Amino acid sequence: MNGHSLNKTLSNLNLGGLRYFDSIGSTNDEALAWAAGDAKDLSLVIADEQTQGRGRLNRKWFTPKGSAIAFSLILRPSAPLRPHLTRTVGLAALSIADSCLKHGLAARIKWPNDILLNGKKTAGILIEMVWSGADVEALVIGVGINVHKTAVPPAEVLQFPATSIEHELGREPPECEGILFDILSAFLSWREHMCTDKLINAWEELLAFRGKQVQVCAGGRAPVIGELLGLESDGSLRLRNAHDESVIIRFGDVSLRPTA
Ligand code: BT5
Repeated sequence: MNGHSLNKTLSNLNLGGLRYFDSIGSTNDEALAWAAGDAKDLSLVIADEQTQGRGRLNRKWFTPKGSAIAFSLILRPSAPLRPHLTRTVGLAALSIADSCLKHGLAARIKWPNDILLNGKKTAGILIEMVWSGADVEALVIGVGINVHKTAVPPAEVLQFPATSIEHELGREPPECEGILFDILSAFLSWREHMCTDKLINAWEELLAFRGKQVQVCAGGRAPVIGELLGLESDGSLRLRNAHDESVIIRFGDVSLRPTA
């Protein structure tokens, strides 16, 4: 991957701008700074290596050189999209899942922000915002995808098993640039449906552990255990607990696991 060929590969997508780095701390940090300045809608920051890549709550995200895709896409939401911003993580997840399917890999979405192949984490999404008073001025959608086996961190640092596209395909994976093009194309198509049920339905369809018993831990509170039923229209998760009550899990620092 390099800046010149990326510009060429992505030229049809009409991105707002493109910044490529051989190595960077975190593409999200760069994108947040750019978004606080003059970045246009659909500006993209991408790097071959991250030295300070992060997940939610500043957890570490590994992006070793030449092995993965790490990008941050800046969105400037239009007025009609503003009431639906909580759907953005689904929009990104669906786009990644679509690109996997193009290569015969059936991805599942572990709510809220993980993409699984064969039950193992292959990609993670980190959404951050730039505020102007009480309004969201821009969203930064950070995406990390393990393309080659060498992207997968050692098991001892992981909270959930991980894999890569190469491992799941069992052969040399497609070029990162091609995968990125597919994700961004799918993203542009799905964004058209951001305000419709079509997006929520497609997202729900791909949820991992649907119909299964799961445990959701959120911010130090007692875990919620129940059957994973589906999504609310804002993308919140709906479970049915042991008392046959519907329980809605809102976004936040939550982690979801199947129960043993
Ligand atoms: C995420 O957080 O999964 C969001 C990851 C977002 C990374 C992208 S890369 C481009 C952009 N720039 C950034 O700095 N970040 C974004 P979370 O759900 O909190 O998961 C973090 C956990 O995933 C870590 O604590 C590890 O256990 C695990 N992990 C770290 N690196 C991994 C990898 N390469 N593959 C699979 N799991 C990983």
